[in-house]
Amino acid sequence: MTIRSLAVALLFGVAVPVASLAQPAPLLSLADAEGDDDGDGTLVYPREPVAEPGDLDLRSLHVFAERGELRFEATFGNAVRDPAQVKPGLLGNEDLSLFARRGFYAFNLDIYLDVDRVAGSGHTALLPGRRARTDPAHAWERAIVLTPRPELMRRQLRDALVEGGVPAGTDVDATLDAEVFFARDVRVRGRSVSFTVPARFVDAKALLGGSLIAVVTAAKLSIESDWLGGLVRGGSGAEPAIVRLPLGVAAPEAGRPAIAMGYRGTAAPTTAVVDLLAGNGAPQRAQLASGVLSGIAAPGTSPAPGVPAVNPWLKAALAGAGATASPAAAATPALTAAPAARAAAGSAPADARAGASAPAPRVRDAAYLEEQENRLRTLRRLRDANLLTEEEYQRKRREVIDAL
Ligand SMILES: [Ca+2]
Ligand SMILES: [Ca+2]
Repeated sequence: MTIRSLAVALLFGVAVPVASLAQPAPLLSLADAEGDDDGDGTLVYPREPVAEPGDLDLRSLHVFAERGELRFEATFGNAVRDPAQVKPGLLGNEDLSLFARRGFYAFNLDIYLDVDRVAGSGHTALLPGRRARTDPAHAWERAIVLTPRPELMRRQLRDALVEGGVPAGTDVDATLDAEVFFARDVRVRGRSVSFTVPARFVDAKALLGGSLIAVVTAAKLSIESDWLGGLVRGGSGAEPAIVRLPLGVAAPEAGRPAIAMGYRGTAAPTTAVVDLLAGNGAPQRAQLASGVLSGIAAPGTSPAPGVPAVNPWLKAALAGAGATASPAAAATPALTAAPAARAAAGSAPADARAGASAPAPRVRDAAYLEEQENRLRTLRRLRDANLLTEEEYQRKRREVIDAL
């Protein structure tokens, strides 16, 4: 470990794990508590052994500079579960090894970087499905997502953004790829997962001068069906796609479900976060109870110069995703998107979303019809990409048309 990395670790105010002798010295070493993979304190692991306590317990995050890239290494409480080892039939017809080709399936790890360190500048909504926001002092410019099916998740995010409308002249792919990176170069070894991030997305200077939020969520184990279900349910006039999109996250369910994370008590947890990388003085449970997360920053370091502001369209679109549909969260004013952001994202008012009763039927106006048209287009795209069979496509298409 170099003096510099030690200094950075000490500045960050967290414990420094002993570096493995085989590893080069990390640029950044952050440790997280053991046994806190219960979110706000209420989460319980599923009944079936698809995931067990410790599996989603983030213990450390190291970042190494390698060949002009950054390599992130996350270490968990237990050995990372191999999709090939899951008992056949436990998860229905899904072939886990097919979708989790990168050697893990049970979790997502997101890293949000506030690079410019300017309060209020950047995204405050975390990505869809996480149900959390950042403190405005840690609004992010770059998000790195480690997820078992990165290609599909990127496509889902892109589709949901497009469905919400794109301003003329906006290059959706370039805008998305400048601010959100889905890791594809992934390696699993023992308790650790490592992945590389190109310097053009974020470099060492930006990382060390910024503030960082890392969250672990449970991964959805059957993805297409959930998303398509939401797609079709949306036809009765619910929230925009970006708000409904789980983006690979399985939100905790009441009680102790067979293969999903559950929760104790009657109130649903505010966020879907299972473990938060929390520095000293910023306890995980309090942050997750409020749904407003703070980053870890090294005091005294300078933010990287010349960080461009985030794309305003993407910011408005994602703002809808940071508000949650759960009653517990909707009761917290801080979690509700500002009216302007809601209008920009085209979502329903928070109180309508949060109600226990079914949402009021939508007026069949021009906007509604356009939304259905977009939905049909999305279905066709999924079929063309072989994510839907012809039979599934025809059935879903008929459902949308029948609801008109
Ligand atoms: Ca932990
Ligand atoms: Ca933690």
